Amino acid sequence: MELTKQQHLELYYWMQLNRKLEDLLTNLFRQNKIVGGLYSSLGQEAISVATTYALEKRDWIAPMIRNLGAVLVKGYQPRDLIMQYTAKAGSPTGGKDGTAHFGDLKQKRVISPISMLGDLIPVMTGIGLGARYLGREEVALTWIGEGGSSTGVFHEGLNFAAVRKAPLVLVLENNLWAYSTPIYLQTAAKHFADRAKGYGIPGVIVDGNDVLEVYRVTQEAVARARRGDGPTLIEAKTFRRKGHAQHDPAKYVPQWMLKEWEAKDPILRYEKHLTEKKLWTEKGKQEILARIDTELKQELAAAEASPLPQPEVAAQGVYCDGCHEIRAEWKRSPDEVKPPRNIPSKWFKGRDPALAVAAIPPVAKPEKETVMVGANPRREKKQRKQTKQERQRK
Ligand SMILES: Cc1ncc(C[n+]2csc(CCOP(=O)(O)OP(=O)(O)O)c2C)c(N)n1
Repeated sequence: MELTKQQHLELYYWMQLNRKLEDLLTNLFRQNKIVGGLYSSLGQEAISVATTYALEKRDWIAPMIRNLGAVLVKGYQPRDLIMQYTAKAGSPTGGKDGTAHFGDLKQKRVISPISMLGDLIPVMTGIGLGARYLGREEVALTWIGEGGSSTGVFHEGLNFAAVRKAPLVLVLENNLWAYSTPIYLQTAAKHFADRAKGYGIPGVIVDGNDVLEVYRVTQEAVARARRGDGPTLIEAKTFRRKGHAQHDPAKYVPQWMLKEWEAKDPILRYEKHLTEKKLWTEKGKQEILARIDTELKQELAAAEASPLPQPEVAAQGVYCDGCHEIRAEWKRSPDEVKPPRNIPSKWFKGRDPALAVAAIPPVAKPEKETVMVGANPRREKKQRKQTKQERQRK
């Protein structure tokens, strides 16, 4: 789908909001107002924003630490994030978590991040398959770093998703550093997307700093997942321009590398594109920036004025007290999810004959043959020559 002028500007708005909200949170961190860890997505905003923008409202996301832009696009307000990081009573977790472990299963369809890297892949596979069994064409999308892609659960999860043709889109943000581990110590392969071949699914490489390209490839992957054709692995090549988190000055990253990637900044690149394609005027740009500025001032004031949680709530909501009921309305047969007692012969129909056990010809038994023990080729040759001479003499 071609983006309208309005949509082009929306992408810009979300990327700038992502960046400016992170700047605001960084200031709060330095004022010691942030309770948990704070992670930066500086230079990676195009990925969070464009991949989520390619989804529909009914689709599901599970963000990771560098996907603040994704939750904004999915409907969280900046004040939700500010209150979350400052552990206010009105935050999505009611002040119980000071980082980004929050979600909303009912309205926004955001699955709370899981800190164990890779674990969101099987979870999101289950979310997608679950939706399918309820007769709904919904897509589940999650992100993983190139470091996280070295976990066992990455491979197990993606393989399972591929086999079951789960409506999953997996975005691998290759930002060249996993904490202090550089990419060349992470994989011997040229591209992380090449791993997709091992699961029989498409592996797509995209310039992660090109918001329009990220949007385009994600849209294709989402359409494929919705059609029921299975998952796609998208490798978005980018760069982590800050340390792992606020506490990490990232001295191990060479300065020339930082400079190189500053020049490829996704927001500056997109601004250039919007100007060249005459999709905005300088006045239009200033209006967007002023809007973000005003919004963030209001959101910060509201969040700062909001109360901290009361001590007694610490013990509430720890265990589920009827907050969610599991009662599925199956639209397809539950038998489909149960492992078969024996493999039905119809399973083989229309498949590659090599896969069908029945079609594999039995291995022919070798005929009896004389095996010469201790064979000597030179002696044999000599014997054959002698026999020939004898025959000629006769
Ligand atoms: C299974 C597991 N192992 C180790 C960690 C500790 N850990 C947290 S983030 C991180 C580095 C992640 O790097 P990457 O996946 O490349 O993401 P990036 O931080 O670069 O965005 C590690 C090792 C973890 N959370 N989970």
